[in-house]
Amino acid sequence: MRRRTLLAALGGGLTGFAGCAGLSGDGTDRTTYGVPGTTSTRTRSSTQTPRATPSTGERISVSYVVRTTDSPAYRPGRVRIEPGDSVRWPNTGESTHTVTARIVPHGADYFASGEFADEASARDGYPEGAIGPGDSYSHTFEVEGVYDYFCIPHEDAGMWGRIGVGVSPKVPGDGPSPDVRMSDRLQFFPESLRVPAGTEVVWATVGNQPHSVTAYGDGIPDGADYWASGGFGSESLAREAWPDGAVEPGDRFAHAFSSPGTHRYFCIPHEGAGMTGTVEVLPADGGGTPDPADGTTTTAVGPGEDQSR
Ligand SMILES: [Cu+2]
Repeated sequence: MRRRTLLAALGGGLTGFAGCAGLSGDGTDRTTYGVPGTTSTRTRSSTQTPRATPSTGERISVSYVVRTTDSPAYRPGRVRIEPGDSVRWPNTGESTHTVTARIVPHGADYFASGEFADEASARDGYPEGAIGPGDSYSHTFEVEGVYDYFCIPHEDAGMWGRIGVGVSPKVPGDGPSPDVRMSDRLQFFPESLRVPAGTEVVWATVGNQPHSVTAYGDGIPDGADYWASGGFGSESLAREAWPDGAVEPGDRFAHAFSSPGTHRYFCIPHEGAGMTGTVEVLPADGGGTPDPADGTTTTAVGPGEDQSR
């Protein structure tokens, strides 16, 4: 098994692998190699992004492994890859999971186990698309950007993951964040969120139109700092400045909420279409329900890296 030899070599050092990959005529599959996501890769080298560049200078696509486990979790929860690389999600547990994209960059293909066209179809179709024990799902990522995905049956348990293609999967913010999607349906989804104080919420434009995330000046708790995409100091300033402050397709806006209470906000160009939302911020001192996303441990970044808690 020549391929396994190469895989093993990857765990210990990438230079030899790159050299091998550049050879031709030996009959091996040299377009895609795996980085095992199992115990053997818990080495220093596994924290580095493979530089699978053969001597010709042409980059070889790399296949990464993210295990779906019964924790429930994706391990690793965040992976950085390069355009053209693929990710394989083997189910190493005993329950079924899905890999269902939630946010993909502008211009990128939607992806989901079961090959659904969008998230709604994937949800409706479940349990079609489930990855059973021993099965796996793979996807090749061509478009640069940040991809968020989750497991349909374990969404409430905080099972989600993030792939950074050509960019860090740690942006924005440095922890798991509830996300609000802004699509061409001219809605914030979800329209309302409840989060404990201190939570950073991330809005992402997933359609073709820019939006704004703009707090109503009289819609935030007394004493709370005004907030809006673009960083404006007041609602009127944000309105006047538009399209400054737009969250363009593929971009994100993040705001960390510290003041408990209800924050009401809207999208400047689509307010008339009813594009409004609320974030209810609960006291941090155990007064609220923690967001399920806080239960995940997804800190380190690296292909095949084991992220046992
Ligand atoms: Cu909008």
